[in-house]
Amino acid sequence: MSLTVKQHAESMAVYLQEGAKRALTLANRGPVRFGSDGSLHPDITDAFSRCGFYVFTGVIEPPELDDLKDEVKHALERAPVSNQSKLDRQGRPSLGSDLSIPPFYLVSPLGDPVGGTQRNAGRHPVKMVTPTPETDAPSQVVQVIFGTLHILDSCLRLYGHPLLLEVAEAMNGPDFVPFNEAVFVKQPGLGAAVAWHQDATTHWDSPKLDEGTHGFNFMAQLYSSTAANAVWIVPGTHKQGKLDISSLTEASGDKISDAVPMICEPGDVVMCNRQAVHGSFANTSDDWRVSVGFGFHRKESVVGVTAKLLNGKSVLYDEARVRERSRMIAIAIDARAQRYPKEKPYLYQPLAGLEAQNSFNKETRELVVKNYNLLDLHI
Ligand SMILES: O=C(O)CCC(=O)C(=O)O
Repeated sequence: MSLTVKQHAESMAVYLQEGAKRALTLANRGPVRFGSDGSLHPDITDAFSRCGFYVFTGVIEPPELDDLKDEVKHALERAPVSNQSKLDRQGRPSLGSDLSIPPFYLVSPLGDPVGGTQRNAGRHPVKMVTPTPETDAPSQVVQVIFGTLHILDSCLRLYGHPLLLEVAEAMNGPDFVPFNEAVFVKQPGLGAAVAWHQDATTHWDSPKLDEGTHGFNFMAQLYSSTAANAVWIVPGTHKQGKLDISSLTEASGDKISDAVPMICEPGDVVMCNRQAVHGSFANTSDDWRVSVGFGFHRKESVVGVTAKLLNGKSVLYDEARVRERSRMIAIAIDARAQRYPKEKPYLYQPLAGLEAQNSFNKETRELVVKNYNLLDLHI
């Protein structure tokens, strides 16, 4: 029989407490810091390599944080009523209903839409516990907003954040390239689970596989990320190749014993290795979590690669596609400079000298930004 919200919260309490304690002993959090030679501080790269994630504290300041929160809240009000609908709850066209890839992904509250199914290339083999929502819960809730850069200008500006782009350069080289962008929403008492998985798909069997092959995601936190609503990760699994998640959950079900939550304050940004085993539980707590996600790869992991997408389609990432998709980095830098003119912008070397054609304006919004995510680079 399915647990009630209260029973689920109670059944998780000890696990959450112990996981949070373990998380805070990992020594993998602090501000973005660089060494005397300008490279990312070795304390950070070492801890990231050891754990598979790092929590950059205090990256997003309050005015920017408020912009992001307001825009995401507005977007949720303008979400369609179901995955099949193009109308919001008030009967208006939903936000982004004209886009090629529907931005909103709705699921049953406290559900786990992919765990234990063959969906997403079968990469979520084990279903998480799915408590029964309260009787007044909506039948569907937004779990993910995709393609954030063409519907949420605040996310576009965050994408151009100089400190984060410097980190991306330090991790993946100056010619780093994009992956995709998505906002994950965990409403209190409603947020669905994301079953344990490894994001990576393409290079597991490559003789050149190393811990950085499939890149990383930034997860910028707009609210506190607590043990109850956070993404959880099994430290070190990013260096162990493709793992059998069913066997990891054999001993204690979805409560994997050495996993830890990504504990964050609002404004913190997690850097998470895409090869690590991670997932999140149904949110039976009273707290929101909203993670603004955007990832980056090494160029060499992407160019010339034929990827089988999660929907089963195969696609070749040639140089032209990668370059065109990378324009979003340059456009984001300009969008940010327009809002924060006193900040020193990041220089994205692959497109240096092409600032005029990659400025953020009416024309590029329509011709480059709109539907940019048709060129996402999943690996
Ligand atoms: O935010 C979450 O709950 C899950 C995020 C995740 O699994 C991912 O970004 O791959």
